[in-house]
Amino acid sequence: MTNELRVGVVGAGAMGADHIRRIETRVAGARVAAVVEPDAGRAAAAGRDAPSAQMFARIEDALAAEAMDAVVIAVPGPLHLQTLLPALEAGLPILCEKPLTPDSATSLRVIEAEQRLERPHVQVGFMRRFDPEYAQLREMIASGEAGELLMLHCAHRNASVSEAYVQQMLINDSVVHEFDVVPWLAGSPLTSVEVRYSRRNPAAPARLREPILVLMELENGMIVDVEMSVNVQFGYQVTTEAVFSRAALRIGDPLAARPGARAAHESFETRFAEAYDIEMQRWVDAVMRGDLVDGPNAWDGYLVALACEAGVRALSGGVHLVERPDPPAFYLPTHARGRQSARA
Ligand code: ISE
Repeated sequence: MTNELRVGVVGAGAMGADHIRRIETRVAGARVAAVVEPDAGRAAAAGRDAPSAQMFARIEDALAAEAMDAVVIAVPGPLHLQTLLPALEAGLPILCEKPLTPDSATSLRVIEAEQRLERPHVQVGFMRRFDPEYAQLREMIASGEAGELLMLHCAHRNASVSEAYVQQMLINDSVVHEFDVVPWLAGSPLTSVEVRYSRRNPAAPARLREPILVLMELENGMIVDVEMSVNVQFGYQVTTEAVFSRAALRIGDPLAARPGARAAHESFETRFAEAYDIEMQRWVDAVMRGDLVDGPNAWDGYLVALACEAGVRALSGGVHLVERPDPPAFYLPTHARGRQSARA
C-alpha cells in the first residue's frame, strides 16, 4: 500500500455519491480509486466527482483488477451480503453502510466468513457514534459527573419518505440507528422492545401507520423511548434528552417552534454530515495504521439485526425479548480475550 489509501466505492446512488465526494474533497490520506456501479448515468456522475477512479460494473471485476485497497459498501442493504463476501474473501478492509445485512441469518454468514481472516475487517456505518454531540453525551454518561443516567427520550423524525418505504422500515431502516447507538451511549445492552402506536399522522401514506413509540429496555433496567415519525413535513430532526440523577441534557436540533418553521435540517445527509466525515476519516486512518476497524464492527451489526427482528415482531404488539449471544473471542478487544477464555 502506498501512503494514500485506494478506496473502492461500491454503489454510486445518493449515499455512495456522497461518500465519493467526501473521500475526494474532505478526507486526508485516501482517494477514490474504483467505483462499482452498473448504472451508466450514476457511473458517469461518479466519474466527474472522482476523475482518476476506474469504473466497474461488478465488484468481482474490481477485485480481479486489484484496483482497491479498501472498500466502502453503499449499495442497498439487500445487496450487502453478495458484496461483503467477495470483499472479505479478498481480505480487504470494509466500511459497510448500515445495516450490515437485512437479517440476522445473513449477518451470521458475514461473521463466519470474517472469522476466516486473522482479525475483524468490517466496520458498519452507524455514523451517529461519530457525531460530536453523541460522543460528548457518552463521555458525560461514562464520567458520572451528572450522576446516574436514568432515562433517554429520543425523537427521530423524517420530513417524508420514498414510495419504497414500508411499515417494517420504521424499524429496519430508521430505528436501526437507535438500536445501535442507545446501548453504546448507555453502556448497557438492549434486552426487550415494545412498539406502541400513537394517533396516525394524516400526512402519512395509507401503507404507513405512524408515528410509533418504541420502548426499549436495557440490561441495567433503563427504559428508553423513541418517537419514530416519517412524515413530519417540517424537516429532519434527531434529538436525545438524557435524564440523569442530577441533571438533564438535550442533544440535537432545536424544535421547529411555530407552525411554518423549518427544522435546522431537511435530511440525514446534512444533519449527520460532520459525523460521516469523522467516521470516514477515522476509518481511513485505522486502515492505514493497520487497525482496520475503528467503530461498530460486524458483531455489533449482528446484534442490531437481532434487535430489528424483535422490533419488527413488536410492530404486531407485545413486549419482545432481544437475543444477546456472547461474542466470539475474535470480536473482543485483545485485552479482554483472556478473560473470556478464563470464564469459559
Ligand atoms: C435512512 O435510511 C437513514 O439511515 C437515516 O439516518 C434515517 O434517519 C432514516 O429514517 C432512514 O430512512
